[in-house]
Amino acid sequence: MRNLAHIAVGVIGTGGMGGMHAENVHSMLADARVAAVADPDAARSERLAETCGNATVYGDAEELIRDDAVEAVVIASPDPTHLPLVLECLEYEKPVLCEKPLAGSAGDALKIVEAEVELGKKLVQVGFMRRHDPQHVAVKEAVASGAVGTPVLCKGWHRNLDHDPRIDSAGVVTNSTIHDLDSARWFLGQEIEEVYVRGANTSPKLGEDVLDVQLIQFVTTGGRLGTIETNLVSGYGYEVGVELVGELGTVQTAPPSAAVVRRDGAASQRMEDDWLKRFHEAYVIEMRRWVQALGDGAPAGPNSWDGYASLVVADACIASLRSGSPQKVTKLEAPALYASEGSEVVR
Ligand code: ISE
Repeated sequence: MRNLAHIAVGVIGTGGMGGMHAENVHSMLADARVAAVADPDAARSERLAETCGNATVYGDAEELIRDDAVEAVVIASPDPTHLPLVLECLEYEKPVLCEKPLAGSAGDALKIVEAEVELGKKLVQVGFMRRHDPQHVAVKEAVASGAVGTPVLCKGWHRNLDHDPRIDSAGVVTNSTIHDLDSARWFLGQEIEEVYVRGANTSPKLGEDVLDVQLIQFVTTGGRLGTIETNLVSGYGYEVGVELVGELGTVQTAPPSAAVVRRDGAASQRMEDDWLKRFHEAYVIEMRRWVQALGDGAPAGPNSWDGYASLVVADACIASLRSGSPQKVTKLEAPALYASEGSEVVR
């Protein structure tokens, strides 16, 4: 890939995620600009294009990818569109930052891995933004420094205030828990090899059969243990955290920095209500680093192998939810292209 000095970015999907990425490129980065946006919703994309310096507007995402003026692509359209759009970017050898999940299943993600191996270079970064979140990075660094000794247990919690009702129990795993699966691999530096998942329906408005609270127990290849709680409708706010229990102590993500107000016999602290606010800083850092890495020649953050590896575990979680029994996770060996992938700290 040639070095890109001032990158012309095309953003596919102009909803909450795509809009936020476009605005970050436009207002926070000196070495990139929004060259084009694409979305079937013309009014929404025209509004965004105007905010971002009159970018070209496409109704069809593939036209944006084919546009010679677009040097790198951000995919923030609905989950089922990720696979064909990433493959199209690879066809045109354009670097791409794709929101999670990389595809709908591990089998589909493997098609992306194979296409990159065929090209002989990594062009894809996956939007696992927690790897750039200062609170998560601080935990990763504490573990790496030996502060709590060898980690033996990773406990994650992921609570949404509310969720788009167009979701089923499998979607809870691929759309929401997928972040926690990536985090667990990243924090422990090991692969998950067995999962056991149970769920409960607490919010009939999502559908009577949607298991909107799910609890995962897992074991890694090196015998480390973990739990992940995903809750789609917490009723109180958006909260994500992780605690690593080591042989010498524990390390946990710091609580939000909002002021504590004491009044009327109660102490309270405002919470964020969604991930765009909670992870605002992480998204800016993610975009800045992606653009910098492209300027240096190639993307450096979580790659398609990470996207594939998280989906292999997600598929096993879905199988466990359906069968009610533990499931082994079977993953291929990483091709040489991804040899150093997985556990590095990405700031
Ligand atoms: C959403 O798509 C995200 O990526 C958020 O980080 C996650 O917390 C939420 O559950 C997903 O729906």
